[in-house]
Amino acid sequence: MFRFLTAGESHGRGLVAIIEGVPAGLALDEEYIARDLARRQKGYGRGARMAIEEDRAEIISGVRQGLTIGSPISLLIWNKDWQNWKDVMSVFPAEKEIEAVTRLRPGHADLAGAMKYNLDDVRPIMERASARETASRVAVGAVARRLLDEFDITIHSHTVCIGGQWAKRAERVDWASVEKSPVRCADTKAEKAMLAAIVKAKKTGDSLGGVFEVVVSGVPIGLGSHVHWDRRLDGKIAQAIMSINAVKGVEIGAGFAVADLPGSQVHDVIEFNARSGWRHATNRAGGIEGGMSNGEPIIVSAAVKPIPTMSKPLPSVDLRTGRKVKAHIERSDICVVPAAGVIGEAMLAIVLAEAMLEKFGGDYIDETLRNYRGYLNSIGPRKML
Ligand code: EPS
Repeated sequence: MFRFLTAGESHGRGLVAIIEGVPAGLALDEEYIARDLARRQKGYGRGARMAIEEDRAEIISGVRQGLTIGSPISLLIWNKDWQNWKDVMSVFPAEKEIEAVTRLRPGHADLAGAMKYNLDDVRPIMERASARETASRVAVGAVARRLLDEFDITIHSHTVCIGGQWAKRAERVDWASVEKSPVRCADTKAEKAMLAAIVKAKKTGDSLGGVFEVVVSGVPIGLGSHVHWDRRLDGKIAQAIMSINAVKGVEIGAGFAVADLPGSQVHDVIEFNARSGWRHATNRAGGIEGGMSNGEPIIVSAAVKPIPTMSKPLPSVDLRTGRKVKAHIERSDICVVPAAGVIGEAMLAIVLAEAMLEKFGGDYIDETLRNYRGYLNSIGPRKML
């Protein structure tokens, strides 16, 4: 079973993650994790904070001589910006007065968090609600990805829309071009329009959302289960993706579009041939039928709302006085959709690593691989086995 916890505030000393359940004998190093952390930090539209941080996860436990040993893996990412927040974020009571944040930001966790935790300062809420936490999730996701590598499962993501500027749907996405694009979009015309939209939002003190898509290839048939609601793979994926800060909608495969079409235009025709095994003629199901993977690529897209912190703030209310004010302004990003795609990859890697270990078990990686290969040998048409 693959499970994890994260801890850390945006401007605290650092971020911590503990992962349990990774089989022993898996090669893992800090460089591998650093690659995904760097990808998350890129993307046009990020604020000044990303120029301060240089995220790097130190492996504190669970790995010896380059191999996992089956014990919990702990990861530590220091916040460089903490140097500038030592008083505000001090663990000890401060000697001087610390300015409170009381002008509630619409769209943020400020109001609900302050009521729920009985606060007259929003700072404790905004520190943990911040998407800074996703750096730890991306580090955990990289460990999950390392496990999935062993089964030739690959995960990519790209931006399909920013601020209403949509990319053209391509039959095959050129992932190398995605990685080079400042908005993580391989359609150069759409990329230009997205960049222009971000520049305009910056000028007008606004922020922008969009849509990212994650594609997972190489997933075997039969992960998840139809037998109970909380074992359905699509349900787990939706929860994992929806848990990413600012995500307001999740689609699997054709998603909401299936509501408009008759069944004959939605369902994917099943095929079999001895060389490539079970296949579907199309993949509108996005790789999942009946709560289980069906062997096709898993395709998930998510709608990301615009960042709620804006340099031209919306009207709001002061938490302490109840008087009308302008919302709090704090250094922030303008658009995080490119980074959100990388976080989406991490969350899918985590869900799939968990599903693979649930199905194939194993205390050491060769045992997991043996179980996996045995299963692959058992999934032809029944009479051919
Ligand atoms: C965030 C606000 C900004 C972002 C931050 C998320 O941080 P700051 O308040 O320090 O300028 O940069 O994202 C990250 C730090 C990160 O690593 O992604 C927010 O309020 O959610």
